[in-house]
Formats: sequence, structure tokens, C-alpha cells
Amino acid sequence: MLSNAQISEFHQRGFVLVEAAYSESRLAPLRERLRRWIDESRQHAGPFGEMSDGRPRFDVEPGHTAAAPALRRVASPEEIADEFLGLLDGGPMIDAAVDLLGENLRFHHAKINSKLPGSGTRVKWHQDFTFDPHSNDDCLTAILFFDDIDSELGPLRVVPGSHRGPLYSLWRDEVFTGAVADEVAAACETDAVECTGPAGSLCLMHVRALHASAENWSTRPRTLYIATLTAADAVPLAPCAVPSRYAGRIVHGRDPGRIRATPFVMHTPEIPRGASFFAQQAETRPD
Ligand SMILES: O=C(O)CCC(=O)C(=O)O
Repeated sequence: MLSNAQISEFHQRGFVLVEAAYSESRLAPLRERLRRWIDESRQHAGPFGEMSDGRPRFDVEPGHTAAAPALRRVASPEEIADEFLGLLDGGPMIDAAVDLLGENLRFHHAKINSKLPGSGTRVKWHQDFTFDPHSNDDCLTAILFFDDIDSELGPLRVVPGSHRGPLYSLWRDEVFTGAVADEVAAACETDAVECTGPAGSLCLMHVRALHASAENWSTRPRTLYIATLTAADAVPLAPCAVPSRYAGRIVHGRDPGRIRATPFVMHTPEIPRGASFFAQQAETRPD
């Protein structure tokens, strides 16, 4: 699926964008399902639904109303919609992950992050690995664009090469902030590049890559489907904040029946009390 140049870009920079990897006809049923969930959200004043750990499955922004719905997160969509479960059966995302991580692949978790027009939610700088540590870091975050995404929409921003740097703490003064320290974030602001492209594009990002995204003050939506896939011999070391009955499923190849461990030191992550890490990041003092 990926060219040698794309594979080497992923290893050098920590991410690679495959433009229009998914066709309109593959995106349409996913968008339609999301449209129905947005409609459903109009009936709720706050986060709703339930994940297997009892926390809400659907998260909405503060200020969400029936007239101006602000659904910002659907956790584990594969548990409640076959269209999303189908993404794990094969296709560009799985093929690209095989090219980057090897034949034997496991699913860890997935979610939809939506920034509807005028969305005030932003994502502070972090690395996915410090939320979801595994015994080795042959793990990636696959990000599928539902919309044409340009600079105005609060696109994903990534710091090239940061996947080869340190793991940064998400804790400040004994509080789990879900974001790196201000001085690390300031350096990221200088070094980051935007990940933009047409609907159907697929960004494959190393789980150690530092990334963030700004608010979407535009009149267009910015929706991402985000899945974490791992080499099959990478074993999770902490409970996942987005539980799924499909977690650990082999999505390509076979279970190698072994655990591969590489050394690293990091602080333990914390599961958010609420629906998602958006509130966890926002609860902490502004940076
Ligand atoms: O929605 C985004 O822009 C990024 C989301 C993200 O980094 C995450 O959910 O871990």
C-alpha cells in the first residue's frame, strides 16, 4: 500500500499522510452514521450513552444545544456500528499499518473526534504512548479525514522527529493534566507542521509523536476517525480510557504468542472521570 518513500517518511518524521486513501463511496456510510449520531445528540443536554466501563460514550462540548449540536467524541464506534467495525476487517488503514508495523497487527481502540463548526475544543500537546503505554512502541495512530481539512479547521499539528525524542510527563503538581508541560508545548508550537488534506486522507502517526490541534472557528466541520493499531507483540501496560470489546483483536496476520518489551520509563496515565480527555485537558489551568 505505501511506497518506500512513504515508509521512510514515517520512520524519519514520525508521521506520513496518504492523500485520499479512502474513496467517497467508502466514506459515505461512515459520514451518514455520524450524521445520525449528531442528530441523536440534539436530544441530550450533556454527554450521553454508555461505554462498557459505565462512562459516557458520546461527549459533547460545553454549550452544546439541540439547535447547535456540538458532539465532539464518539468512543469505540466499532461496538455500535458495523460501518466502523468494517474498517478493522481490512482496507487502506490496515494495509498501511502492515507496511509500517509488520504482518501481525492488533487493534487497541478507536474513536471519532469531531469539531463541528465553531467548535471551541482544542487538543493540547501530548503523545499517545503516555496515555496508552505498551511493552514496545511499534504502535501507531491511524487518522482518517472525514472532511477536506485545511488550516482554518483546527487541523492536527505534529512535531516532525519527536517520536525519536523523550516521553514527556502528562502530570503537573500531582495532577494528571493530559498535556505536556508549558515549556515543551512552547517548543512544539515553533516546530510543528500541519497535517492537512482532502477527505479520505489517512495520516499514520507514530504513538510517540508530539501532536495537538486548535479550535475550529470556521463554518465547516472537521471530523477524524482515530484508531490505535499495534504490532501484535506489543502488550498494553495500562487500562484504556476508551474500552472496546474488540481491544486486542488480531486485525492482520496471527497472534505471535509472545510479548516483546523495550525499556522506557514514564508516569502512569489516568483514566478521565468524564466522557473523554477533552475535559481532562480543559480542567487544568490554561497554558
Ligand atoms: O482531534 C484531534 O485533533 C487530535 C486528537 C488527539 O490527539 C487524540 O484524541 O488523542
